[in-house]
Amino acid sequence: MIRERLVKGFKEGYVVPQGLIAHGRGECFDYIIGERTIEPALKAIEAAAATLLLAKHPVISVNGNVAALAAEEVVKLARKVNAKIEVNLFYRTEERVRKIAEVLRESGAEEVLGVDDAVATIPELFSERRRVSPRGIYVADVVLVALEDGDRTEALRRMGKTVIAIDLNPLSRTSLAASITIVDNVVRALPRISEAVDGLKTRSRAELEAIVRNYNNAKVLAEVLLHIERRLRELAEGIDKLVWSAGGP
Ligand code: PTJ
Repeated sequence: MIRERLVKGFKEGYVVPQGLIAHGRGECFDYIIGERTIEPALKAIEAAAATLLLAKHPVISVNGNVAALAAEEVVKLARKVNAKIEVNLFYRTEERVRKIAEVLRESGAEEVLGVDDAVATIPELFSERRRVSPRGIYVADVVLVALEDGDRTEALRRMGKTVIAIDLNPLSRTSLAASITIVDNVVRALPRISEAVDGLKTRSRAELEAIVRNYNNAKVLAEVLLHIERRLRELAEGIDKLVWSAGGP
């Protein structure tokens, strides 16, 4: 079903062919982690929720894949944390930007930035992703990105922003450069962040700040890699029960 949503987005012209390839890469990592939200991702989700609640100008950045997979969840989370929603594309065309904004509006978004107002530029970035809204990503203190490219994550960090990334590959440049990396499928991670926001919204600023202060992204990424190691070992040890056998040799 998830794959079909991307194919639909591709046929409608807002998911790029490269997005289908990126999704296949993601599926492979998802299979390896066990297609569920793992413990280290829950830690990152809690820190992400606290960070979003503390943010002054949070922005959720949306590309073709995110629009196809999770437009409604983006809108829901943006409402809960008072975040702006901005379309930001690696392979930017005005037609794609408009289509993605339309998908977001159909999912309930009242305002979508990055359409006619992508007039500011992120320094040192040369892809079309450098074009951002002066009311959105340009002035944001916290930016949530999913399926992001490494250059932009690094450039946003250099601008002093806190970057929350959702990426199934724990070793991608984005995962390594982000402030908080949620190694999970965007389809599972976004509703989980919303749930975590609900759970944390009555906490004091001091408590939220303590959650963020105690969070260590390198440690969480190491825990993801150790989870993968453990899971592969368990699969190897139980392989006899997994392989198909017709009873013969
Ligand atoms: O819509 P555009 O023009 O902005 O282009 C979007 C793509 C995805 C094509 C572009 O951002 C791109 O090429 O991304 P990358 O560099 O391929 O990075 C995508 C990362 O997201 C990879 O590390 C994948 O493993 C990961 N990924 C793929 N599917 C998912 C995912 N992470 C979370 N959830 C997924 N469903």
